[in-house]
Amino acid sequence: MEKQFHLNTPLLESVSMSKRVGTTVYLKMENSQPSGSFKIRGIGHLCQKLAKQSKGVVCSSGGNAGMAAAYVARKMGIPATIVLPTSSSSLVFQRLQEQGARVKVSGKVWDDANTEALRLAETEDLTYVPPFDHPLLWQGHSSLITEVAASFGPGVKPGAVVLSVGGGGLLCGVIQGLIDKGWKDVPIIAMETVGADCFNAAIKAGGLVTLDDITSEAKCLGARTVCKKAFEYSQCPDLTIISELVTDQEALQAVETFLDEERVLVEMACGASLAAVYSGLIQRLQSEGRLPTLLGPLLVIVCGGSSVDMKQLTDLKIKLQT
Ligand code: PLV
Repeated sequence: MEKQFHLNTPLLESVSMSKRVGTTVYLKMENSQPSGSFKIRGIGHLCQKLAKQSKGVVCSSGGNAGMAAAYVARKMGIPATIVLPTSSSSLVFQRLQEQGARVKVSGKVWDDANTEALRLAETEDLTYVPPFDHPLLWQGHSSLITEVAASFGPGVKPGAVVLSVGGGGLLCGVIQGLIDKGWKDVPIIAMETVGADCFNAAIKAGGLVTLDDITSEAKCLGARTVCKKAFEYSQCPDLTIISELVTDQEALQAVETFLDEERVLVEMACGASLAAVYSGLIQRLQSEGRLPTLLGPLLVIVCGGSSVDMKQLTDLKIKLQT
């Protein structure tokens, strides 16, 4: 059997969120993964398949894919090089070094860092680990839904799933998991922040769009173009994908409320999903008839993230004036 790097994470019922939404809210606590986010599911799987005989891996990342690649490479006994854009926090830089990775900074946003990672893969003969656009990543991420199904037990399925979209890897993995489980009819609420909204922009334009820049502070959602597969899924008539945006202020407020109420600190990329609950978005979708009024259990994927600590949170509060 393939070695597994990720953990079976807790599925917690949130009483305070359930009160807000009017249906039971379950939190899939991906923040408690060894690398701090769900990314280890897909990256662990991909590295097992592609990097066993490798001289080393190279991963371009906003932060969390890099954390997962660095962790997995350390466990596999191979070197990891992580390429971050200048927009990534110095906190993530430090944490990656603590994982034993070689860290490089290149370009302003993830897409620029990715160009450098692809170059290094070529010149240094390293295995390229993409952060979101690869079928093996999606297959790895789909284990999240298998676990939820096992925790729910027979006869229970989510009324809807809330998740964050950066490059769309988590979305593709969750959809695969839902399809595998025969849960294709479960609506997905795909959250992004204004200024890191490449999926929403693609849906509006009816085709892939490359954003000029990433202006949101949710840097780990900051891919300028969503992966093709995510867009294709959005066009699939038998899937319900509701693409919604929140402001950075709403995402940050959600991070704070989550810390107060659930005692867990997550980064802005995850705050985008939490804001779906705290900002009243779910009820709005119900009142617009886009979600059923009698909604089954709401599954919120707490994707986690390592780009946050108290100082970062305080700095963001000042910057965003919340
Ligand atoms: N972050 C990627 C892409 O960044 C990265 O390199 O780490 N939640 C968290 C905490 C994340 O770190 C990410 C992605 C997402 C959600 C979105 O996942 P995706 O990219 O698979 O849609 C540019």
